[in-house]
Amino acid sequence: MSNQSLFPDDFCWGAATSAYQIEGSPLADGAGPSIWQRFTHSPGLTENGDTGDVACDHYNRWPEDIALMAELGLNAYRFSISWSRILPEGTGPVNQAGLDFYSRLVDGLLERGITPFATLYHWDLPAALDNRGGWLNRDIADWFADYARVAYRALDDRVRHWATLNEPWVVTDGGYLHGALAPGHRNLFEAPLASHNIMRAHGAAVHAYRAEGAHEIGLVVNLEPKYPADNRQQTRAATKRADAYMNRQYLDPVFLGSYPDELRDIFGEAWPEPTADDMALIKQPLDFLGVNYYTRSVTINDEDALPVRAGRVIQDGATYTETDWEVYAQGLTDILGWVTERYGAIPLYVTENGAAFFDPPVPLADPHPDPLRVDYFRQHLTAVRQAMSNGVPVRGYFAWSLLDNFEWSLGFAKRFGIIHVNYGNQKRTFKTSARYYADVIRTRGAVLDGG
Ligand code: IFM
Repeated sequence: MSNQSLFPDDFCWGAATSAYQIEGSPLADGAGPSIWQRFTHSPGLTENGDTGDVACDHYNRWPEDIALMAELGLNAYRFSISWSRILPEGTGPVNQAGLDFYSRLVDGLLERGITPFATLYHWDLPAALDNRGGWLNRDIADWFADYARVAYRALDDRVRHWATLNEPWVVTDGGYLHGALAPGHRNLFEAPLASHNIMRAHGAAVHAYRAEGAHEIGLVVNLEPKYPADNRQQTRAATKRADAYMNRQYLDPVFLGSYPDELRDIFGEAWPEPTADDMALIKQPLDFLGVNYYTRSVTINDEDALPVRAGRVIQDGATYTETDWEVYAQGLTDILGWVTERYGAIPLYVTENGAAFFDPPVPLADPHPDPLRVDYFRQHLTAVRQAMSNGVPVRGYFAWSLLDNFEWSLGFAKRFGIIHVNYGNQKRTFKTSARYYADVIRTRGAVLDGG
């Protein structure tokens, strides 16, 4: 594929969301609470005290949301399943009403010719399992595989693409090391343990799938290429540590069967030496890898930035999003190429890519103008095409996000949607980025070159 040529006919054009961020009604129809229910209902932990109690009310409005996807010409949709809707206690009795919700959603997508991509875990651990230690308890690998089996048995006849986890790095860095995300722990000794257990859980769920499911299963990671700010040895070492911590910590064990050596240096006595059995469990063959890409890091040595001892340099003249992420599309081409080079030609999906730029609570027009986001998508879709013309097997792209939604501890202030949501009345309005994306899809990328 040359840089100017069209995306293939069978390319997946999608948008992504996650359960807690859009569904609302978190306790409806017998669902159990998740750690995000608890976190958001603890004072002071989210901006403006925002919660996912209503969010985009997708739990009730999903038919309308599917109609919007169809209007844009999406042929794929990535959503996550809420574990505690299906198993209110995390283990034990199944809540059929919870399963039925996802079953109806999947049927609705298929009726519109939209391929469902289901993620089993997008950060909303059942609170009942957190009471039992959550990701710190080794038993969670079995709990997760049991939950996965329930989901496979109910939906695998119609869902052909499964992902075990979304962004294990964020789960453990945000949830167990820095505490900005649920369950809000700040503990150096817990973070690597939680990471190891979440990867064991991933392996157990893939292993279970091979016995239960007939289609494809993969993992979704957030990758951020790390570039050294200069050529000094200290800078290069810091860059390698940052890369090991964020990127290779999750991919090396899955594809190479070992953790990067730098992690022993980063975590010191907090590093839990894994057993050979654990490593074998994690290294299950995958059908695809999902890559979430938002930004890069230009890295320096910073001895105070524990535990990784690496910092990030702000780039003069660069554009930054509302979440302070540098817009750097070349990083997407680079990281996709790096994955293929390091781990082999596994099929890849860009499972999230997008940007928060300011949009007002009420849209300015229909479509609501969001030129910065249009430019972001233009640059990043061009970067995907470049990677493909370099020989990287990218099978699809999912914009983050279909809808403005609950951005975790940042609440509703940061809007990532290609569809504007007025949280006062739940009205959805396309942004110009949605219309632009629809044009990219319709022309298989020709409009990226102004065609
Ligand atoms: O909103 C999140 C999503 O839940 C996981 N990936 C990054 C997005 C933007 O921060």
